[in-house]
Amino acid sequence: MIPEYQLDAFSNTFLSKKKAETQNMAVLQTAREVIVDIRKNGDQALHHYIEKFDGVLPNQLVVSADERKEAWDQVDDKTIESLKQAANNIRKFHQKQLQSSRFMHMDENIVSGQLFRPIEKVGIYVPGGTACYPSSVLMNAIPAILAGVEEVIMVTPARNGESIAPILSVAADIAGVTTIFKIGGIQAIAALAYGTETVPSVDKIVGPGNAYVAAAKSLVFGDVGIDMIAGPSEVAIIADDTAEPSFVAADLIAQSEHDENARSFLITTSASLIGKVNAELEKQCAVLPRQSIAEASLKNKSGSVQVTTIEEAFRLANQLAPEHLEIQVENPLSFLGYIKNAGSVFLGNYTPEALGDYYAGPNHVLPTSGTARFSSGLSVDDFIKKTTFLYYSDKALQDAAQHVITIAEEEQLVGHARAVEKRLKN
Ligand code: HSO
Ligand code: ZN
Repeated sequence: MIPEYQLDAFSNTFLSKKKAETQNMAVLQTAREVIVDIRKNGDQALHHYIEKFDGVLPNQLVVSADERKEAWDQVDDKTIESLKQAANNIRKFHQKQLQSSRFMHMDENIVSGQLFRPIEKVGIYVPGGTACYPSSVLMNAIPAILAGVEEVIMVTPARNGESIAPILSVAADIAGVTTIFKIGGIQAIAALAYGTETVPSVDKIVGPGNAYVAAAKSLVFGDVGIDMIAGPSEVAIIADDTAEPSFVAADLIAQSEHDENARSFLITTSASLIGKVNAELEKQCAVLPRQSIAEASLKNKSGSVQVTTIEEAFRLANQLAPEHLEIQVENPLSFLGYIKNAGSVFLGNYTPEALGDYYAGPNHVLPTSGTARFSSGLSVDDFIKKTTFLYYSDKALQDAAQHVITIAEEEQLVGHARAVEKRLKN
């Protein structure tokens, strides 16, 4: 079920750098037209595109306080309890990421440091189709709110033209989202980026979406911040002979059921594991509601490879720089030092990725497609700006002046040199 590769073939197939296919020209062209129109014509254009792309324009775009209250009656108590527990864990984990402004150099003559300030307004995009995930509401909103963002504005398309999925509204309440609009697609990104009569403009937009949303985000980037352009989700599992084949298979499937383009990798030092995992994949896929999606991902986008040493396994995993890395080997914690590139790591046979996707605390918005080589998962930092500051006394400037003037003259920027010379005492 999961194709097995020799080491070289595995590397050749999965390690090539390829930009996620958000750069589809037709999609970009559509996104550009919609954005230009909404930017120019505000609500009137926004309404037009909601009707055009979604079929129906809701009577009211904002989710009212009453609607938010009613949503709670439409979600069962057990689900609410689980979401609250998850939110608590996510909050606790992200709380530790908060840092205070810092003085980095201080005496009576020179004071310098960094001010940490939250972004004021953030937009969160939440898909409304089959990938309608309350967990993503928590993962995106909680770090923003902890960072101190004043207004967290969520957008998600209405189903059947009027209401959003109640569970998304409940998750938004639990996380502390300020306002929800029933808008999806390119038009939601355009409205958040430039504002309309009804939708306030924000400073940064985060959250996953389809190819149109990704294209729209890439186009408004610069006028507003964005989190990342996510590619298909992926997992790499490093396993030895102590791994449990049925667990390994279950985790590969959990990844692959996301999307036909999702990628699942198994890297093992065991001579017998791949065969056993394949037998398990066969069994477990047969009774999976999303069987055809998972099987397509496993067969066409995924791969397994046997390596001779655990060091080799980690070298390969670091080259893949997977979004999720599972380590199902003996003494898993002892391998933390081997990890260079990975979005989030799950250690041991009893830490499936699903635990982190929903509940444990670490964020599930993570770098994909090898971008973990240079970037990190969503955190409180994504909602903080770090502003440096500097104070020099008269005396400190006199002491530094000559060096500044020398470099300014070298750059032939006489005005710079004079700004210092003006203040010289002798
Ligand atoms: N594995 C996804 C997150 C997710 N899983 C949401 C289930 N729901 C990307 O990390
Ligand atoms: Zn998942």
